[in-house]
Amino acid sequence: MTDTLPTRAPSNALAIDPDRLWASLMELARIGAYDDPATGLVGVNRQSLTDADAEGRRLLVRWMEEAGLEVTIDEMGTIFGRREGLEPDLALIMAGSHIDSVATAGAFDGCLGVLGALEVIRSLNDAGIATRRPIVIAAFTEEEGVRFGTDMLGSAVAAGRLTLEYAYDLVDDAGLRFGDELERIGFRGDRPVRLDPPHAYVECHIEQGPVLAQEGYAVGIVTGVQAISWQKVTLHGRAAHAGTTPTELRIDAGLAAAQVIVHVREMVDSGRYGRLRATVGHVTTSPGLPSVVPDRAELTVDLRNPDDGHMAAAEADLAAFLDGLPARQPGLRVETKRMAKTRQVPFDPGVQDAAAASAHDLGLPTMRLMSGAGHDAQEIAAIAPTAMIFVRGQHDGISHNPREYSTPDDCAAGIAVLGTTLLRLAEEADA
Ligand code: HGY
Ligand code: MN
Ligand code: MN
Repeated sequence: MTDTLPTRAPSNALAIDPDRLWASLMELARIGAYDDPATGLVGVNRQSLTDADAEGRRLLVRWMEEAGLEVTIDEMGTIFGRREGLEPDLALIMAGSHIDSVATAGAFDGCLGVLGALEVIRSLNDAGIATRRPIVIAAFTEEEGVRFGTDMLGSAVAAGRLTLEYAYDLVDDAGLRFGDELERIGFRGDRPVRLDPPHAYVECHIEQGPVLAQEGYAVGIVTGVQAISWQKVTLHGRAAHAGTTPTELRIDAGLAAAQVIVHVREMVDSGRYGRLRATVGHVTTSPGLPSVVPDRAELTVDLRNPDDGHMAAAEADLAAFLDGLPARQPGLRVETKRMAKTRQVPFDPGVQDAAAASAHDLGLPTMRLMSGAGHDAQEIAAIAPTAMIFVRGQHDGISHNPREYSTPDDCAAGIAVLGTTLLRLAEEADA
């Protein structure tokens, strides 16, 4: 759906500095940079609470302080930068995202939202603009969830969906505990983690999909986020000699893992679960030797669906399939562990319209679309009016891949809309 709001002359449009924004994105992307063999490009691996993440965090804190922000760090390590308003007691406007990355990232996922909000602050400073309400930038910890196994972790604790104790006790593949790693990198702050509800929250993020590019828009207004289900499945078989063990005597965990992978794709292809997407992103077998039948397989199953009913039906299908596996190989044992689960989250129509009106102020046409990816905004939406602004991606919007790319112009357009929206919301009176 394209927006039909009246196009207005650039009235309160905020001018930002596209070159400064781009330079900040590229500088942060150098932290955790690596030569990606699969693409031949330079990727980013800055997983949460690693030394690279700590270096990126220190750079962000320095930039925030240089922009005159009051920097605080909460008990989850989330970094806040506050620009005071003319009326400090009014509920603040928050703009955030994340700077942790997956292992095969580009320069934009999350970083555009945090460094874009910083660019807005820098531009307000340059223009000498004061706002009624305080404006706060947030860089939430462990949004990706790829190291400690639960995505949107920092924002979920801030909004009260998950507890600090749950987060602190999560461990990574090496058995390192979240709380200890946070302490080790020096970002276990003392700001109480539960967030006072902001007046509004706006997040700018790359779309990470092909829709805006296909429809010909640089910027989109996000209507909500689809449901997410993450499970870890462990299959216990029996190690045996690859040469001497007849098929009928095998309990082959590797075979069972392959059956799960095929089944989740069959669930998608069946059409029974609407716009289900299913991904087995992690698969390991052990002992992982050519002459030994695998006695153990571990895999993760990531399900996404814009409809909660279809998601529940798909999860029930998967559960029934897993329950049926031992009948195919007597002696096989199946273990499942819930890693993450969030419902479909609609965004606030008023904040969506404020972002759409801001785009119109800037002469930018926009369309409304659902987010395929999870974002911190979906957690903050539980406690405050929230919406997102998407920026078009190149190369079919590929993301979680070093080919991830949005042009300097499109990034600048998205952040100009973010800035104009924040200005608009910061002047709003209390209802
Ligand atoms: O998993 C997601 O959708 C997000 O990248 N954390
Ligand atoms: Mn992201
Ligand atoms: Mn991501």
